[in-house]
Amino acid sequence: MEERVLSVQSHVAFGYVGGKAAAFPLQCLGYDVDLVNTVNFSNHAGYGRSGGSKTSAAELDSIFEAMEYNELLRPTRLLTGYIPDAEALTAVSRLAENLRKKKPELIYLLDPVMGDAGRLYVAADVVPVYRNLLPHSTIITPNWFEVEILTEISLTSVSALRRALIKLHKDFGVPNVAISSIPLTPWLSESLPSVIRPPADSESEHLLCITSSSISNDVQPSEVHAQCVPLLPGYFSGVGDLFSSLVLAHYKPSNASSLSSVFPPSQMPFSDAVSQALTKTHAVLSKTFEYSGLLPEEERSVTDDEKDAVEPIRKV
Ligand code: PXL
Repeated sequence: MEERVLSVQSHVAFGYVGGKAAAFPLQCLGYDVDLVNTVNFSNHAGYGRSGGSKTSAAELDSIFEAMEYNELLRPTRLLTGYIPDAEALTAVSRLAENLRKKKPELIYLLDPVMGDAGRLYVAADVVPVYRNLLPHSTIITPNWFEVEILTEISLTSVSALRRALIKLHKDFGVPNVAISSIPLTPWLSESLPSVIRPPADSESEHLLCITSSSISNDVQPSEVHAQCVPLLPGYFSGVGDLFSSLVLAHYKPSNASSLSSVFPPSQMPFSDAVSQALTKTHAVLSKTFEYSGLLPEEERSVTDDEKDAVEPIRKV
């Protein structure tokens, strides 16, 4: 079956964030990719100043309508990312609902890109629009801060994290949640089974990635997996965009491939997809980190070259 991704996120001239971080990996993994740009910027917002413009809701509607009219709107998967304006996000929500209605089996990965580390980098009025859009998703990939914003739960304990995940599954109807790049605070580290914790003698810091898939069982509302990844020092942009595209690419819910007799279907397709995406994201970052070592001293912001292997994802 032809697999076609409609990717709706940013375009930048310089660098690899948004669609430029997502399209190439998806194409390498065999997907046709249709790109709709939510902004046309010089560079990502982290530079403090960027030139260019945002795509208006009317322009997005016009692109989607013309694609539909010409019978070009036929994705098997939808990927949405950086959409900094509430009206534009409302236009994308209409598209997602429309596609879902026509094709209920559409796989929709919604990355609710809103901010990081306590700072919003989109208009605050996108938050309620995202909450309304969540029930149409198959997978969401928020960071820690975005989980707090969406659920209005402050993540300061394991029980708060559990409540937030249950709220995403039960109140917002999200089947699969992946939260990557979680700082490994002592309370979080202590709650992990020892097999998941980074080795006590490891010199590098680690980040935690958690997946949660809802299961129809009132005793245990979701199945949770966790995996630690060594933190590479330095500042990397577009990592979340790359990770989300890889999660979507590797997610094979039915494994209905002609090779299924050789490779039996996965019992945990979501955590497997996230595990593969994490390993590949880490490999790309390691290469980027290595390359940064070739740059002149003043352009480097990294301090050590420790690189550990990525441990596999485990059930917790
Ligand atoms: O990685 C998210 C992202 C994507 N695109 C643009 C951004 C950002 C985050 O700042 O500025 C243009």
